Amino acid sequence: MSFKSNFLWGGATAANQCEGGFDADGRGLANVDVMPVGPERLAIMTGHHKMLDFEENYFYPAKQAIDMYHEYKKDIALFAEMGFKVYRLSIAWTRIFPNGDELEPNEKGLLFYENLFNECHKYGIEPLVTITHFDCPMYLIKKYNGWRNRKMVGFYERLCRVLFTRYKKQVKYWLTFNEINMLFHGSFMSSGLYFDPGENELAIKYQAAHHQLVASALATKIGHEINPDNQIGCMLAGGDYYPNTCNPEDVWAAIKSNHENYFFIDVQAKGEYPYYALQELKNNNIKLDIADGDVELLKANTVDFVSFSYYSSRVAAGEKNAAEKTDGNVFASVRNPYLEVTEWGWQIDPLGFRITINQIYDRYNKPLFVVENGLGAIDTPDKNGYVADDYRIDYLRSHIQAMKDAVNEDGVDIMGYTTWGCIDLVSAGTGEMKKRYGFIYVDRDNEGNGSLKRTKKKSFDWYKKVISSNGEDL
Ligand code: BGP
Repeated sequence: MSFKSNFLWGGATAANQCEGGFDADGRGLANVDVMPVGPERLAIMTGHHKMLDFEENYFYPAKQAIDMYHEYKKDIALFAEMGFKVYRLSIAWTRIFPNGDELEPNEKGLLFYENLFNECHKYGIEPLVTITHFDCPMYLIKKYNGWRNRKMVGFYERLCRVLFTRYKKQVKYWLTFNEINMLFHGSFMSSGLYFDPGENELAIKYQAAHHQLVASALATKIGHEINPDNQIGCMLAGGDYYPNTCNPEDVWAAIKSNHENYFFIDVQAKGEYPYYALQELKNNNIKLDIADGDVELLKANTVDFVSFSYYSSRVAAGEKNAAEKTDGNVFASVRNPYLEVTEWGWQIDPLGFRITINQIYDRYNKPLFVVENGLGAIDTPDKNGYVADDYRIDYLRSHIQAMKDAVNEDGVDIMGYTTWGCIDLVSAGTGEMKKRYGFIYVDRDNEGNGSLKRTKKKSFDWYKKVISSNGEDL
């Protein structure tokens, strides 16, 4: 036996990438709804292009996505057929508070998730809920400047109170912010931040980060008060940095990159700002606005478990050591000559997964939850609509094996594993449908054509077997 008998196998999605129904039942618009596909996307994602006056005639695949808003019963039945024990999904903030600063929530939005959770429980599937998966109401961005403003902590707190109270009997696993460290890399996409030319971006990012860290600690506090059985976790865009060579300059660059990566989780899991971040603030003359009580709040409300996504390891080189960079990712990485890459240039590294798992466990010594892992690829259905995705099976098999080694050989405590995009959905990075991760093919193209029909891929039966054997039969 390797995985615990109650190991939580399943899959993960995010509201905005699968639900569609962008204006259904009173839903408001969020940052993640208004990022067009195309060459300008990167500048928008990183906050270097204002999307405040976005154009209605743009085509945004995420607005329709795979229409899970209406199809969720069928989709959950398919997840149940694969044997899912857990389904990770996120709440669209603007279904609950369409503008974000209302006093009363939108009942229709609340009801949607209540029904969805009931559907999960019908099959014995435990929901794992990401409170915000990159989304921030556009109204809050326009009116309050988003997470730059301390008021966001209060709006987020109100959202959390409503969710913890309403779903007290239905949900016990929660994540506060998806890939919270993405705030530093994809500032608009992850947190609705944008920058005017000449602004001190580092100072703005750190202040917004502080607000999110306080909001996360507050959510952890309230969540435990409302239901002491709640298990509340943080969520990191994981992937350890290797030094490009044993040149000490490269080793130092890797340490610095890992510091930046772990900064948020260091605060959420250990309860205080790490020394290197305090020094970086000092070195850059950044004075954070820290309110009375923040330090104590962070210290007293650390997370119950640490969750993370893993797609790839990363490589860092010292400034003087010119090195070829990879493309296709908002995280800078030097090209690793020992690794194959995906069609999007993401480096494939199962041993890096084991390394990352060990590093995180060593750093925090809390239970881990792998909440994203998978291969984004172009799938070509045959004439019957069937996708023989052996490449996806190979990727997942090698990564699950690495996770198994981390449990069996290294002694790491892992609670569960949810593959990313268990049903095809819109890519966060590119905004397209053609980058697919699912066990279930959805007939939908980049332009929004297609019947939305769901078809099981070859990996569907493979993953079913993995779950039924509790990871023994890969
Ligand atoms: C993570 C996000 C997901 C997801 C995934 C794959 O960063 O949490 O939302 O999309 O990456 O990325 P992409 O969709 O760009 O392939």
